[in-house]
Amino acid sequence: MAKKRPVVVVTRKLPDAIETRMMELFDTRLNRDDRPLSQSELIEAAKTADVMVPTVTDRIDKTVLAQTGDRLRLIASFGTGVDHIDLATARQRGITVTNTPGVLTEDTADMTMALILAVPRRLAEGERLIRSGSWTGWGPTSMLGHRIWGKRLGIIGMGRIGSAVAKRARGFGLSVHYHNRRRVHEDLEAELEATYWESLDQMLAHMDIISTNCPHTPATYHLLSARRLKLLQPHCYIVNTSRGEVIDENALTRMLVAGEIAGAGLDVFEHEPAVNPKLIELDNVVLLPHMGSATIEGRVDMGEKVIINIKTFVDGHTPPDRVLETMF
Ligand code: 8YV
Repeated sequence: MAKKRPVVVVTRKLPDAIETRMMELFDTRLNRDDRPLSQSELIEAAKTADVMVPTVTDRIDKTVLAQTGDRLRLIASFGTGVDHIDLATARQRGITVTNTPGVLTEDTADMTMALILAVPRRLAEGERLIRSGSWTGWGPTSMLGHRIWGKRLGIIGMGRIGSAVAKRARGFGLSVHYHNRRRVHEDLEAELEATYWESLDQMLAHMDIISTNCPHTPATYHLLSARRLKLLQPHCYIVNTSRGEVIDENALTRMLVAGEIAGAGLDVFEHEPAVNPKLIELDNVVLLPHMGSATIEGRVDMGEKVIINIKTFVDGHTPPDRVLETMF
């Protein structure tokens, strides 16, 4: 007798090739119009599923998990960050959680580098000038930004993405500094020519550009707090492609408005999709709609990982990208 196929609920529209393969392998319920599910719709979906495939836009919190019943066994998240899932409650309820690490590293590092270049060199401002029709031509002192080459970049979080940013940064003549929970292996440190700062506070006070590349966890919530942001030098730029919650967005906005730091490149926000309206008014800020890993290739690779995680799990094995609370 053929084995019953697991019910897999996918909360958002995924690339066609991934959805087709999922339909072939599992009893898959798709979200064709891609409208984010409300909390009650999420609960309803979770009650009927053996496997859920959520994304960063779904809050799989205690309330949702408390009402899932006994059916849900796997949350195969489409993405690397798992801060939208209550891992402790999932564990207590015997639900396995997986993510998609590795396949979005290079794309996210590219976007980080793009912001590191865009803000000091006033890329978005220049583009806006042309589109507004008010460009009157080249001038020796017009649109002057700041040089990247020779500056100090402080990376917060030297994991996969942080290291990929460091490699790119070396090519642009930046000297690489980093703060991490643990010092990385000396071989990697040597390869990246990176300087380790055990004290985040001290590193912040000495950098020209800061890039946040750590996950959002209880320990990194507002890691860049109002107090720490004040340690930055006024010519410093901040780039964030990790999670909005890592920076106190209100404090950052206040400092940008007051000219206490030079500028910011933000791909993520504390209350997405809401963006502090004061940020939108500023010229020295480049704002992107959480698109760090948004490449077609990356999304397909993420989908492949989701499929492999589900398939391995339903075949009775430990999925390759199982997430444990102890990892964070
Ligand atoms: C993803 C991300 O696009 O994977 C992550 O952690 O932040 C994004 O790049 C998103 O999470 C998909 O759910």
